[in-house]
Amino acid sequence: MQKYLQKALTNQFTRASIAHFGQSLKPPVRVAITGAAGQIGYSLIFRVASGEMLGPNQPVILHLIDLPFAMTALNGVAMEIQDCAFPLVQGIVATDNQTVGFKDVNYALLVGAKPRGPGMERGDLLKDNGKIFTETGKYINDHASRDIKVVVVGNPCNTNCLILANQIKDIPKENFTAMTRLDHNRAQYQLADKLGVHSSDIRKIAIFGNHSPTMVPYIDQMTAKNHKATVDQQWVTQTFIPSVQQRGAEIIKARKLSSAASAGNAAMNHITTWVNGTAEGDYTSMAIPSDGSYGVPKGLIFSFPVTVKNGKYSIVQGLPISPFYQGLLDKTIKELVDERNAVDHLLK
Ligand code: NAX
Repeated sequence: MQKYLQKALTNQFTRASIAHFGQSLKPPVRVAITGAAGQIGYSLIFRVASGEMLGPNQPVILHLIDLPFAMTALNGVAMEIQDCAFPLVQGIVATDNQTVGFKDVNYALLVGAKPRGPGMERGDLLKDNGKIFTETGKYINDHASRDIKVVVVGNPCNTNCLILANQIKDIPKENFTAMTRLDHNRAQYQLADKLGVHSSDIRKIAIFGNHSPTMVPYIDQMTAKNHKATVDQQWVTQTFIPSVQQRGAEIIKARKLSSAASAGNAAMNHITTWVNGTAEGDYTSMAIPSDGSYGVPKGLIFSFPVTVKNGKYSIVQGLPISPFYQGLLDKTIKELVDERNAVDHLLK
């Protein structure tokens, strides 16, 4: 069934895309999305399929991966992709088999993870997800394209990424990242709202640290409409930082479901920026392997301000860190060190 589905779609969409885009198409790339039957998956897949993530000249073969129990729902998603007749989709692999799922994949958005259940300790969550990401790391190492770019979305995403990258033998460690772009985008909106400008007018802000309530939204170099912009410190400490840190919980309270469309959007933004680069004079936030910058222990997957050029990111160096921010950084570093210690047995 899966083979048939892939073949039928390949024929259908190859013809459609050539007719639609003429000669300008690049060779197709393979994009894997895990947790593809889940709610973030449902908001993300169709936008990737439409070309929003990699551009209108980049055909994609979608590798949709989920657990065995979710295959019926996943086939429903695959049918909906067929029914969109997306010109850029040149194949769909819908599978619970990670060998097939990660075969020759160029981009992986790892959304699938075990959610925190009632009464579950953070340590248990780390342990359960540790198993998942150890296994996925092995499959990526053995089957994915050597140029794969990975973003881990499933929580706890920084430490899941650390565990995953530990399984990788001959793909550069820099290709394994985790997502703090949603936190970055949330901060951008809060600041724009406060300053009475559009989100896109806010530049030079970043998230440092863990994707958790200890994250550090850094705004000391912020510009609005290309001018240095400041907001009062009391608002920063009492309203801004808590509202960015707790935005996920606020959305759950309002929607009775966790953020999905904004999370899918941020995952796409993460990859698009990684491929196309940051705007001149601006930076973004990516959780990446620490090289020791800003006193962050080497190897931790830590969110930094980064610029991106030609598919490579670099940490923005030399940002002034006030005693206030240093205190916050110390807390998020400690949390990530504690998480690393809790999964130490998986990092041998
Ligand atoms: P859902 O429960 O709707 O979907 C998760 C899907 O993942 C399910 O279909 C499940 O079967 C699948 N899955 C679980 N283990 C898997 C595995 N080993 N391989 C393949 N698929 C697997 O959750 P959803 O709302 O989509 O959230 C997914 C993850 O994103 C959660 O871990 C969540 O905490 C995390 N988030 C991360 C964010 C970030 O900024 N980094 C923000 C949004 C979101 O909370």
